[in-house]
Amino acid sequence: MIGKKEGRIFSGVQPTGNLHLGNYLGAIRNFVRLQSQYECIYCVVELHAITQWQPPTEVSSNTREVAAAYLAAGIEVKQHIIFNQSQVTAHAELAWIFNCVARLGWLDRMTQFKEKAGKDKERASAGLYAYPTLMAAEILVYKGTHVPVGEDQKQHLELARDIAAKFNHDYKRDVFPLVEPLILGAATRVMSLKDGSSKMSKSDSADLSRINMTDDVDTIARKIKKAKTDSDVLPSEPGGLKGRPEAANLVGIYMALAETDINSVLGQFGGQGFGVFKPALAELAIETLAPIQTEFRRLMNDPGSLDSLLGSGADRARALADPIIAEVKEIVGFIRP
Ligand code: AQP
Repeated sequence: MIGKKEGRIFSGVQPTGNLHLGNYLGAIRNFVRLQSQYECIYCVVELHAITQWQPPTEVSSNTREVAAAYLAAGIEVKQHIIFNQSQVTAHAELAWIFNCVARLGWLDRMTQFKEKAGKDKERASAGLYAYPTLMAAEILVYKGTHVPVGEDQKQHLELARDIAAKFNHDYKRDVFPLVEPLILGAATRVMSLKDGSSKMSKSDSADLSRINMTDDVDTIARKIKKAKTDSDVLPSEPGGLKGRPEAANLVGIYMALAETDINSVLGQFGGQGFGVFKPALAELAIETLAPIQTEFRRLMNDPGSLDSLLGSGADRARALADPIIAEVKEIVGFIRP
């Protein structure tokens, strides 16, 4: 039993490959920290991953990668739950019901769909469009109360609140909580190393744009060395980073890795050029990621153990979700024996 204190956390990461430093600093590191306060359910969300084409063999290997990253980062599976989404069918069942609660106008406003569908939205999958209703379902099928995410997921969580409120209102029952986003830490939106105006992303075709959790020491150092910057020295005051998105991003990454504040980073490096700052950042990134990467590689060498861990996590998740989906079906008016 995972019973804990202040509420129930649910969050997930898509197994779309190239897990990166943004996923770690913006999400997974927070997942680990929140374990002492909440009961936590951390999911590998493959149903989301296939909203855009993924080769089947990659779906399974990427699923193991995300699970291994959770464990290597320090999630305790004895107290908390890790599993892959497709093993708990209640997510998809509640997502359908939520498709009938959410309004088209709400989904039309989602910026992630616009970004991911691009110019040719007629060719995007219906699943990509309905992504936020599945997200609401996977949280609320556990009556999750808090959701740690990066900044990019804030709008989807607002929609989850709207869906919960409309369901409660339409069926005149106080079934679902209004989820609270937990957007924590100094790196809620890590930007691309090649363009300070775009988010570091798994799906960016440029590998140099991100630090992957699987990158070795030399690759991390090379990517930071090649990161886009400007020709100025670092300022001594935060205001001096205005209009310098790439410099601000690297300072932000340093700050998050060192778990310090911006004044202390600029106090140390203000007046210095990137020739000094970048090697220091590379050293810090390597030092922080190394123990996680060693454990990650060890876990990835034993896929059988990862699969069985995901299986037992799914059993525990199902035990929580099944009574909630049964309650919802009854409220909606579905007959069951
Ligand atoms: N650049 C980022 N900075 C901070 N947090 C981030 N997250 C993603 N990118 C950044 C957070 O990581 C968690 C898992 O993300 P996801 O797998 O659900 O996918 P995503 O948000 O769509 O992010 P990606 O990595 O860019 O994947 P693709 O390219 O597949 O879309 C979330 O909590 C997210 O906020």
